[in-house]
Amino acid sequence: MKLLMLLAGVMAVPTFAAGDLDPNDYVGVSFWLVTAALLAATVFFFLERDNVSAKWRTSLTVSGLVTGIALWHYLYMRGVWVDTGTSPTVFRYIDWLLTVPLLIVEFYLILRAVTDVAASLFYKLFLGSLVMLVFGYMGEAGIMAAMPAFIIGCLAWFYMIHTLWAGEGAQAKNASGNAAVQTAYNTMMWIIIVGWAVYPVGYFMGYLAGGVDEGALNLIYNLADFINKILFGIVIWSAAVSDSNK
Ligand SMILES: *C/C=C(C)/C=C/C=C(C)/C=C/C1=C(C)CCCC1(C)C
Repeated sequence: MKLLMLLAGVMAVPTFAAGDLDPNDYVGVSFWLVTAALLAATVFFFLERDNVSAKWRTSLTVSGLVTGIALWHYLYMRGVWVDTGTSPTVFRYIDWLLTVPLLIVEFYLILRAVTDVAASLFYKLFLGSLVMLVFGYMGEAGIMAAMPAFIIGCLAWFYMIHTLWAGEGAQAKNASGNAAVQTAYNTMMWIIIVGWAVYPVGYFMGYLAGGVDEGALNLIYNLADFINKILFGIVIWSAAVSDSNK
């Protein structure tokens, strides 16, 4: 039933340019691949909720929301790319504005499933992600000069990393004594350091280092989204399954 509702929702979505995908347009192909992978991941995370203990279900729901929201935007983004060959920047930022806070809040949720954790961790991560994105957007949209917007965005990103690496997040993780959560937490932390670095590097090359090939940039962003949304969710799912089975 849940699955049917999901599929019905996806099928009601307008599709673009289905006949126009040029087989040599590898960027367009990457948009289609990630769109399909996001659909599969969304179905997977929602169905897998039934296979984990109750305290893990919210984490899997949030993983499914992230890939579901991204799926919705990819349906449009790939249309913009296939039809116009330009970067779907506005759709990317709308997607980030919803999915990035949900992703970063997963750290709080996986800790909360196994230990006591202060609500302030939630607010710090949530606000940090909003500051990062709002300034990034202002820089890209020309509302603010690109360099100071970039610096503020990076500081907010470093703040989140610091909170997770050495601050409240790290303390709660160490105190939890739960091996499955600690492994997942550490892998997720590497994803938000290495996997997330792709976006500020892309911004830097595009706006501060004299321009970048839009095709290459979108290809890299699409690959990064695959890691940062789908793989990130799988890491959480894996911790949830191993903790539920013990
Ligand atoms: C699924 C989408 C994800 C995980 C997007 C993440 C985006 C970022 C980590 C963006 C970071 C930026 C900065 C650190 C500096 C300012 C420019 C941004 C917004 C590109």
